[in-house]
Amino acid sequence: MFQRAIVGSPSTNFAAGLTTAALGKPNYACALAQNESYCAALEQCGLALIRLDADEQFPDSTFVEDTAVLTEQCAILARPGATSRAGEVSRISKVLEEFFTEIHSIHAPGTLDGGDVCEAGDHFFIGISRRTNESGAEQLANVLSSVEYTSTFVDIRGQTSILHLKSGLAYLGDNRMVAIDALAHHKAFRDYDLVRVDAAEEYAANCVRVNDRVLIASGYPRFAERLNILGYQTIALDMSEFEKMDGGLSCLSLRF
Ligand code: CIR
Repeated sequence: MFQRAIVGSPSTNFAAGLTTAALGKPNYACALAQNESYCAALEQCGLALIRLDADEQFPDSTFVEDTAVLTEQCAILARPGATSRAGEVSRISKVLEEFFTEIHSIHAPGTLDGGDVCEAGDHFFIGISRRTNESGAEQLANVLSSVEYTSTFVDIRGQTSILHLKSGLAYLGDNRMVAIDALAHHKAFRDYDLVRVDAAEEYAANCVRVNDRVLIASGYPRFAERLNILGYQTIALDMSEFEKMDGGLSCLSLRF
């Protein structure tokens, strides 16, 4: 069960962040409203929110997930693969010091974005991507193994449609994994019950199980129906403005 989440409000220069999506410029007021709905949904799931003000120095800083990996045993500060995002880690570090006694860091030459790390119980899948390199992945695996967690690397450098591993993968608990087709065939996920996401609905794969509910992006009816048939209580959220900046539901919070 999660008790808390760190969230960061979008900055006024949010539209100046990194993106590969060709979906147009995000609307700031709309992003703020969508972020508020997201926060309300986390509260509905029982989480107490630690709200960070907008950080105008870093247009991508609303995507707090990329700055750290949180486990029950320790926190690991990430080292973002995009240089424009490197400075985002220090304010998260200060917040984490209040809650974690054991905090590790990824060091150069390693890079690691939290969005590349998918926790599945005591096992972690670590994506090697355009943002997370082998050194970063190995450093994280070593820290995780020091606190008795296991991990598997998943190389997604050949997958052009996803930025991070979790852009195409989500763990729902109970050995059930959501995966886009390109990942569903990977041997790493052979022993999971897979919930496949249709090619036309790929963005929906970035959903988040939060206690008794699953947050899903609105506008993906086949995926929503699949989860509902499996018995999940879903909360659908409009993510249009974050999608324009390559962000998804998991990116907007750090849950612990
Ligand atoms: C970036 O390119 O870094 C941001 N515009 C989006 C980050 C999304 N984060 C995530 O998937 N965990």
